[in-house]
Amino acid sequence: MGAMLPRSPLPRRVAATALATLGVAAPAVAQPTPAHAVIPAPVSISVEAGRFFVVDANTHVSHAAGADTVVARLARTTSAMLAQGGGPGVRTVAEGASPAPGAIHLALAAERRFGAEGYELTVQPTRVTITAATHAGLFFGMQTLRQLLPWSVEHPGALRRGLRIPVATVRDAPRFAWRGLMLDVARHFLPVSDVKRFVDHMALYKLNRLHLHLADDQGWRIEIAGRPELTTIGGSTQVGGGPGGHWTQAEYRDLVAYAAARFITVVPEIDMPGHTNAARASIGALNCDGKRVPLYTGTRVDLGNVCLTSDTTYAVIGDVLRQLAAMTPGPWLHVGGDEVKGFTRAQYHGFIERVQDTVHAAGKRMIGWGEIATAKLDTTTISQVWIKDSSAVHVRRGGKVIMSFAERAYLDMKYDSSTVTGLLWAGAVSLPRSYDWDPATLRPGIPESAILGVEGPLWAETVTRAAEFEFQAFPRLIALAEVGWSPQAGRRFADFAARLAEHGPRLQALGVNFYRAPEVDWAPSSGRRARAVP
Ligand code: TNX
Repeated sequence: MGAMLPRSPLPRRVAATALATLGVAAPAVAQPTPAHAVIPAPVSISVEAGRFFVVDANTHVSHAAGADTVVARLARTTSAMLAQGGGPGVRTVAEGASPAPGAIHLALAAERRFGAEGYELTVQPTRVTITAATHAGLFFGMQTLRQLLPWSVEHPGALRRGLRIPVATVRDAPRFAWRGLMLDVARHFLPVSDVKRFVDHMALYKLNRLHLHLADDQGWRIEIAGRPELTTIGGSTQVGGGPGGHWTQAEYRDLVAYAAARFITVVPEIDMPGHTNAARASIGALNCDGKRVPLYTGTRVDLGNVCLTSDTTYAVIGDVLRQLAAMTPGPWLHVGGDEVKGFTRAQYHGFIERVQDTVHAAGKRMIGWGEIATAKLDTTTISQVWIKDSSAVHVRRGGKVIMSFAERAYLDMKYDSSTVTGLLWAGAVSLPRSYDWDPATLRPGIPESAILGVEGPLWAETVTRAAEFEFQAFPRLIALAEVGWSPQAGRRFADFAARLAEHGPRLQALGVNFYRAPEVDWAPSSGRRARAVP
């Protein structure tokens, strides 16, 4: 058996020397091999060296006999994780509270200490148990289990031989409820299949909000019944003049369900009153002169606003928000509100307040970028911090914020001046910059109690296809996942980097096009182990 198990790593220095002979620069300081490589770091984890639960012919995934259909589905997902790629199948069985030896047991327990997303995972040589109060908690526990397994579980072609899980005890729950990614499919369109891949990878890192920027100057990406021009015209192009595209409502619903199955809530955004050129190119009556504007495929942001005095403006907004609400089970609609020029403050505030009423009438809560905070907002409305904006005004009235401060959280910034895609207006955002900050002390007037969580926006002026989106997101999104989940007190970049290095081959097995950030000693793992599947 032993020969089939993962070999212990070569000393880092040996690997670094081998790389140097290949002309590859290796970091000067060797990283210690971490005790585990779980990201985001759990609240508490202890791993016993040298003792394992071994996945073999005895192994089965079990759940309580009376468990609901979601628990049963999660058990099947766990078994698929162990068996995919042609290894012997792993049985899924219902059994009592004391599962037989060899069980990976999923159990719901209505205990307050777990919270809405927490879990406990214990790995003993004879059984593994994941316990949580909610399905989401079980799912997050499964992701920790996944990361305790060798990366070959991610590899579609790998045989599941001698998989072993170190004996461990994990107690875990997130610091923040909101751990998000925003994809801008307006500037460059992505088909739903590409977005689903992002959903898959978000799940691995316990992210739970997918904000979709569905309309901007350069494109309108979601079918609206009764307003076909929005997509036939507004969806017909993108930055650079390519063909663009849009999602049908059926495709959107399918994506929402796919995300929900991974405990990720979709938050749709239609940006307004600015960033609306694609809509104004589609429907003339959104403009005060009644004429359609030309489509726009550049990257300026000052193209004007919808007409405040046109009834059509509010009729279209009503149709759009009602239809989005109907196909979005999550409680939020994002209405943008950023970078508006050409309105007085009173006009802007009046517009935002009217839109807020429309969102409420559609049964949802409103989210907008920080500029909205000076309008009269309901305390259920959420202000998303992106620059030194007015979000603190909303905090003073008792409102909550999402932290997406560009200098730390923007995934569309370049990593450094030499990376090709990305912008630089908020400065380069290196991996340490995206990791090494505390949401609770970043902005004056915004304490921890006002922060729902963190979200990384991936604007798409410069990224044209999924591989480029991925390059901007990974590994910074993984850093943000840890910022949003793990206790601040235990977070150190060096420790994160050592664990992240172990994710190189995992990301490679998943086919993720990630940036080999120079602050991480990727080489020992990804260079050596990628050649042979453990
Ligand atoms: C500012 S962030 C914008 C976006 C751009 C982004 C580029 C925000 C609310 N507005 O329209 O895509 O900068 O980084």
